Amino acid sequence: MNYIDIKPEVAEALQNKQPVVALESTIISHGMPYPKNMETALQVEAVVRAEGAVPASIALMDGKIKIGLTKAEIKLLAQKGREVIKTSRRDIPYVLLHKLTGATTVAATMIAAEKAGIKIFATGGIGGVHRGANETFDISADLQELAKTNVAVVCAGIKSILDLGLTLEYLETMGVPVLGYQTDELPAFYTRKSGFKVDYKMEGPQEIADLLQVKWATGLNGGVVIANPVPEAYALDERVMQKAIEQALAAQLTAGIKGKDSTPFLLAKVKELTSGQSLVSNIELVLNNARLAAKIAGYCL
Ligand code: PSU
Ligand code: MN
Repeated sequence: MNYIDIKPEVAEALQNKQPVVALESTIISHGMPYPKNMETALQVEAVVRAEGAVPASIALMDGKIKIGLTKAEIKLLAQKGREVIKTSRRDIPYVLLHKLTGATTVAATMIAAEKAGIKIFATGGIGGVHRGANETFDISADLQELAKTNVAVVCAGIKSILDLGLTLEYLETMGVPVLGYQTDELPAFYTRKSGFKVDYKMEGPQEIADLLQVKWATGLNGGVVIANPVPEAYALDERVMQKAIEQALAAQLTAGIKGKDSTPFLLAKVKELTSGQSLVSNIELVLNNARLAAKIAGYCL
């Protein structure tokens, strides 16, 4: 029984050794409100195409892991929003068994991409070690996936709803390189600065593609984090963000939100607290990541 369903356009591109970029869907269902989520998902695909690569948005539907979605499928995820199951590694078998609709997290998207032979994946932000994880043990499955699955993830760094220092320590322990795209400093999603360093500053897409080639050719399994700072014009004020994040974390405590609901809750709260501002920044940084991912994919053939 084959659980993978690759869209013909994507299958053809892979066969012809054309660049392909994987895209996640939790960002559509749980990361942004409708209709901005749908518009953004389609725009991200367009940006990938404009750079000469083929987009492969990924989700679980009808008992299959779909690699490449139609416009109608993207619309369905966008409209259903949080009714869709946020699907990480542990959720995949249940969602497939019962033919439910699942939006893939970074971890699940990496699994699907690797199975399809896609090496580059673009998103907004990865999951990480949550603040207070010493008590809650809340550490995203994204980090374990990065430790073992051979897919590179282009993101805008790590959102400061998380503990950036602990996330970097975890990634180091797991042997995951954290690369900065034309920067020494780890970006923090909405802001270009975080006070933390990346492992290595990379000058361009080809250098990144070459590093991936070396890593995997030497049998060093696992992913790579490529941290691409939000474009200057769309970066948000650090103090405003800090305040919003602290308020969101306090609200989480009061509401007693735990487990897989934590990240979507915090994302929505931060959005609410910064009004529309953070959404604009979020959209622009995802587009920026898709652009870079497509360029890297072009050197990964
Ligand atoms: N961070 C963001 N936006 C997102 C996510 C994380 O800035 O949309 C989503 C991604 O799909 C990521 C998931 O894989 O949240 C992590 O969830 P958790 O912390 O429950 O593992
Ligand atoms: Mn978690």
